Parts: sequence; structure tokens; C-alpha cells
Amino acid sequence: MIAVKGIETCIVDLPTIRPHILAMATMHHQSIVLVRIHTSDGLEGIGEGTTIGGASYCDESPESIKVVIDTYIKPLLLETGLTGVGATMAMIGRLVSGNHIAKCAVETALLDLEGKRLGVPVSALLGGGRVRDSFPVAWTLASGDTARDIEEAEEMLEARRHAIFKLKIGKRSVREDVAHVAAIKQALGDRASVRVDVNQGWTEIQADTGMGLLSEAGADLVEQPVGRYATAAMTRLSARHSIPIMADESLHGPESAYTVASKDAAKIFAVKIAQSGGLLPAQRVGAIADAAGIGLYGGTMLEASVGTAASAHLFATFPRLDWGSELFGPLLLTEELLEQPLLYRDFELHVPQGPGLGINLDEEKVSHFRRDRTAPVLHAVG
Ligand code: MUC
Ligand code: MG
Repeated sequence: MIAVKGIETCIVDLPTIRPHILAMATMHHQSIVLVRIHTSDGLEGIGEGTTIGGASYCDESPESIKVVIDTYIKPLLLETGLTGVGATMAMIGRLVSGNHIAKCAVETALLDLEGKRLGVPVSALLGGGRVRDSFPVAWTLASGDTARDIEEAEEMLEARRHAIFKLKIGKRSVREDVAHVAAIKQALGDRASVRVDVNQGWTEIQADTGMGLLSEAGADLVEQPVGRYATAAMTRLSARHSIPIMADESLHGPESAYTVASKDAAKIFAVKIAQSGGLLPAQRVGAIADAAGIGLYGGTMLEASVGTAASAHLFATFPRLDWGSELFGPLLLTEELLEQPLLYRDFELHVPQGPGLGINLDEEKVSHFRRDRTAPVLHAVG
């Protein structure tokens, strides 16, 4: 058993490079929760808990994530100390129900600690370890302006950063949205894969029209067209349309993944560590998809570099990653939080190799952008 000497959390507000327009929110900044766990053997583990658009995307917000960790998880870990990561998370699960993103942040820090203690990357702690060192990364076009989105996509192709583009729709009328997608697909042609994310914005009837037209326009998939609990509608839509549905918000852990898979409600899963409740439950979501012959895609909650690195370690271990990933979160922010940024090259993200997450925070950046700037600066203890 290893004693916990301290747990610190802070919210860090980071500006985005441009407004990011989703069906439920327009983001001008991203607010992440950093958690740092210090142990008696002198190590520090880092985790990130991040959602999108305050409290608008799911049941948690940056503020609730911080409160749950500070009020319920921190005292528990200080009192009991750490055993294995799975056992510690099971103990937390008995006291804290739901709150997947808060749990993900803590579990990430525990895995970082364990990897540092053993001298291996987090990916080596998951299943049989990594099967790839890098994988493709999509970029989301969400400026709200068709011409600007095409320009942005051309820049990304030219820079060899992204050849997969996800378009955020669901805010305007179905026909306006489809016209926007068709114009972008026509401009990019076979040089890029164009996909859409409706973020639950449609009814089943709208989705019927939309999916038919999007298929004709050359889109490759439709992410979460209807509400997250509308499993029956997703099953019917999946049966009626050849363009695949990718489940995102419908997946909040292995149990929901099992429901979606067994009801044939989606042909692809966007696996997210935050929504799943951590890397370990997200690994089980991935295993359910794999066993059911469902396509796998590495999703994001638009985390900054810590959450993105954690996700990358997990996605590196999936036996299949047929649809690539969208781990571009750090690139949407004006500020880099790491001393050494994650490596994006030739359309792929390269998974860090060092022990734990294999990353180091830039302390000055953290102290400058943390919301409670007047509080003492977070620093490694011991
Ligand atoms: C989502 O719903 O997938 C992922 C990429 C992006 O632009 O938004 C997120 C959330
Ligand atoms: Mg989505």
C-alpha cells in the first residue's frame, strides 16, 4: 500500500484559436480540471477531467468535477492510500456513483503514477500493451462558415496534419446543414474523409432526411444523430440507411456500450475515456465494439494535452482503430500546457514513449491560466 501525501485540483481556462460551434454550445475557451496526486514514494501523477461547453454537453461541468474530487475522492485516497489502479477505482466507485469525468481524471493520475513507478508507459499497463505508436487524427471544422471551413481544411491538408474532417451540424435546418457538408465534400473530393457530428440535434424524422442526403453528398458517417437515449430510433435508422451511425453521447461506460451493440444501434463507436469513466472502462467499451464487429474510433472531449496523451495511450492498445481518432484537442487551444508538446506529424498523433503518460507540465503556463490565480501555485511535492 502506498500513502497519498496530497491531492491538488485546479480549473485551467484556455482560449480556443477560433470559436468552435457545436449544436449545444459555442466554445471560446476550454476549461479543464487538472488533478495532481503526490505519493509517499516521491512521485506525482497527473490527470485531466474535461467536458465541453460548461454544463451543456453532459451531466458534469468543470466546477462539479473539481468539487467531486475535492470533497469525496480526495479524503478517501488520503485515508486509505493506493493499492492497484483497478482496486482503487473500484473503491472510489463504491462511494461515488456516476461522475465519470471526475473518475477519469483521478484514474489517469493513478495510471501515470503506476507507470512512473514501474518505469513503463501507461499503454504498457493496458491489456497487452500498444499495437501501434501513432494513428490518424481528424480535425473538426466548426467555424460556422462554409468558405472558412474549406480554407481551414485546405491548410490542414497542405500542412499534412489532417485528412479526416468532422463537421459539426445540427444547429441549422437539415437542408442548410447538408448544403454546407456537400459544398465542403465537393471542394475536398477524394483527398479527405468528410464526416458529420449532429450532437443529438435531430429527431428520427429529421435524421431520416439528413442521413439520406448526407449519403448522397459523400459523407462517410453520421455521429450521434439523435438523443443519447434514443437507442430504438438509432436501431431503426441504422437498418434503413447504409451510411453508418457512430455512437458518441450514447456511450457512457461498458453497460451502455453493451446496450448499443446488442440493439444494433450503431456501426461505429467513438470511445472516450472521459465519458466512459476512465481508461479502464473505456478499454471495456472498446472490447465490446471489437467483439461485436463494430468499428472503432478514438473520440475526444476536446481535452488539452494531459487528457489527450492519456487517450492516446489507450487507443494505441486497441487491436483495431478502423476509423482513426480525433485527438486534436491541444491544437484547438492557443496555449500549450506541456514543456514538450505532443507530436503531430504526417496526419498522425505519435504516442509518448516515456514512463507514465510520458509528459511534463509547463508550470508557468498552468499557474498563469488557472482560474484561481491567487492561490498557491501547484507544484510537485517531495
Ligand atoms: C463530440 O461530440 O464529439 C469532439 C470533437 C469536437 O469537435 O467536439 C467533440 C465532441
Ligand atoms: Mg460527438
